Amino acid sequence: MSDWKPLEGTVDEILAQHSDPFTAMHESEIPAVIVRQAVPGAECTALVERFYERDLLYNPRERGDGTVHRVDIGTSLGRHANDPDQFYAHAAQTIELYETLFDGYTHPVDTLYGALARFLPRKDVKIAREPDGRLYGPSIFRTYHEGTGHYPHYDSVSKRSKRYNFAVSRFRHQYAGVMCFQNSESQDDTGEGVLYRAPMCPDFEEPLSERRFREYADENGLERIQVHLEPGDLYFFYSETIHEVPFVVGPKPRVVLASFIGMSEDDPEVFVWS
Ligand SMILES: O=C(O)CCC(=O)C(=O)O
Ligand SMILES: [Fe+2]
Repeated sequence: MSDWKPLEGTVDEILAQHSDPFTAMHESEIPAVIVRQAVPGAECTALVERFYERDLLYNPRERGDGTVHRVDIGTSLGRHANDPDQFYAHAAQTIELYETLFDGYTHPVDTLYGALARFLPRKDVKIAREPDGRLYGPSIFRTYHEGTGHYPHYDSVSKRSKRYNFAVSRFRHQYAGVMCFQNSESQDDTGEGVLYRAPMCPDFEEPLSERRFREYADENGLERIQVHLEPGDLYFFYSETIHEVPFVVGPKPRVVLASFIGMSEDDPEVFVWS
């Protein structure tokens, strides 16, 4: 049995087990931290219903040409990176939407930022911004319908995407925070995050691009864990290690709230965006 296991519980319970879990994640000492019931699970379920009522979520099979794709609520840097002006305008709309979208419930985005701030007590955690003050999208809801997910990959604005024209490229380390809102029907090796004990290195480029990283990991004895979440659970991981969301199976989509997090040891600011 591997002892490479997430730390989990409340933020206090996690901090009692490790005083600096974010450093432990980037050093691959632990795969993740899981804040159980960061918001009440029933509130997540109620919010998903609200998203459908407001037509922010829908079944892509019943729209347009009926092709399956991920449905997002929020602003994705990856999608808009080629048109920065449109990106910041879209982000401003998302910020406005999030001012009232969660009325009556625990604010999930504030909860994500609040948990992060507790883990990083010496840092100033804030929405990512350009030097002129233009803000990024603070976080994004992603709905994964059957047949969607992420092949093994790593995320780094500077090292992988090389988007040096964005302020977030200044950070040395990138993490992700993901809160479960709804699980797909089956989570048996599908539809939930898998983390490999594999900080990105040049040897991985080929198996990643050939989409055979899982086999490569088995051949090379790389450890992996699957992160099982209930609605309301929030996990953080170092996104520059290889991770995957095995494709969703079944008619019920997986819904999560996700943010990226940039930080450097010697930088007092931590930027959060999507
Ligand atoms: O949804 C997840 O659990 C992880 C998603 C992911 O790979 C990412 O945010 O880059
Ligand atoms: Fe990722």
